[in-house]
Amino acid sequence: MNKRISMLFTIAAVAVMGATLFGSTYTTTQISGQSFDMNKLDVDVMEKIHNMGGLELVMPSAYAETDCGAIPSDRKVVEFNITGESAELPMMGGTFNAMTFSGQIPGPTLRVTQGDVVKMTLTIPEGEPTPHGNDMHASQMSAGNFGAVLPGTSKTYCYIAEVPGIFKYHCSGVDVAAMDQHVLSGMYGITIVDPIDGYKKLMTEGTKVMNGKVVQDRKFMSADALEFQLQYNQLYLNDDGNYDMNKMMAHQTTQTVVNGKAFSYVPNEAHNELIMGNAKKNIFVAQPWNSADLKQHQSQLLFVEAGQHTRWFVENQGNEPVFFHIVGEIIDRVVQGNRVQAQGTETWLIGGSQGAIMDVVFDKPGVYVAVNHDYAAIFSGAATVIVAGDPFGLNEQLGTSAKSYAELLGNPSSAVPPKGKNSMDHPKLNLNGQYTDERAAEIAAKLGI
Ligand SMILES: [Cu+2]
Repeated sequence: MNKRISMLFTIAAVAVMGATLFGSTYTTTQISGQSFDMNKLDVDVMEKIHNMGGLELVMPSAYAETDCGAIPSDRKVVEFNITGESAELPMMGGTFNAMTFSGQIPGPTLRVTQGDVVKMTLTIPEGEPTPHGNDMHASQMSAGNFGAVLPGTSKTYCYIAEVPGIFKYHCSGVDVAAMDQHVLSGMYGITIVDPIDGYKKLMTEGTKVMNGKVVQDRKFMSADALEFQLQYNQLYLNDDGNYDMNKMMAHQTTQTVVNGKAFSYVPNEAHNELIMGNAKKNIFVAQPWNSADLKQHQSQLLFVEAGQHTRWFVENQGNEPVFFHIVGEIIDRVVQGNRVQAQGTETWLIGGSQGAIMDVVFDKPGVYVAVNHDYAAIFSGAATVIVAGDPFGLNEQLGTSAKSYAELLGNPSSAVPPKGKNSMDHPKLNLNGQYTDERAAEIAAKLGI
């Protein structure tokens, strides 16, 4: 694998900026897209944009930006410190040249309550081969804040989290140039802003028989839920494991990733052993991460109790739509911006850079698969296996009365967000995720696992 980190600028981003500011200077041919070497870039365009004040010219200031030197004393301040670092990470079938926030893909999840002040510092370590930037969708501040942060420097941003929901954050590239490369190579994460009054109770629909008659059966469940996060994205790579802009422009996905990896949450050898009595006998059609030698990268399953209120923070970080569907279940509620958008829906469309909060009750013990119901996405990695209760009747065999295998095997740390206002405790967590080894050690220490 080629370990060289390519310093690629994307001509399309530069051309689009140029076209915005200078009218028809750029032609369609120039916008059609090529990756090319930074050293050959005509920096004149970048300089002109910079001298004109960059994107501040076209973006208005928004009300939620707050001065880091004068944070209102009656608000809670949440500090969020992250780094921008390139790293080589595993992918299905090899490794690739990734870009990360704090050595992990997705970046750390920031969770706050509506009304909190976020004080975020982005640090680019000395020696990092490219600048990086921050674009925090949960903030409302002038886009001029999101300019490049140079290696060996830091930048601090402050904003008030005014609107509840799930929001993307991502690298803004080098003053927008190469933003596609940085985000599609791994520089993205989410902010969860919990509503100031907490989440709403969940109503589920069903039927029951009363006095010999079939009638509606509506149940109300507490707002407290077992929570998961799923972030969808694509990899567009050449054979050397480097980002390939031409493939991105043509929407030729190399792999579809969920929380940074294709098929992140499918069975592994331990699950094979438990259920099939044979570590080598695969349960699922695709199990690319089923060896304990893969350490934090080994796949894990997601475990819930049957009949439990579960809440899913789902973000589409990528370049393709996500048709979010759970094979075997109906999504009980879809919430965006603390407003209910749907109840009892089979599939919910999440566009690029859009998120949704899904409430789901897995009514019966069983095996369920959350997918992007685009067949190209399913077969290239967007299949996440969820096991509810004890569908295999293993409790008797194991001599336990666990309500779900979460009590026995734990849930993967990468799929579990930090705790918020209405979070239920997971019985157990295991170390899992698209983390560098250094980052994995930090997370293990933090979680005590
Ligand atoms: Cu970056």
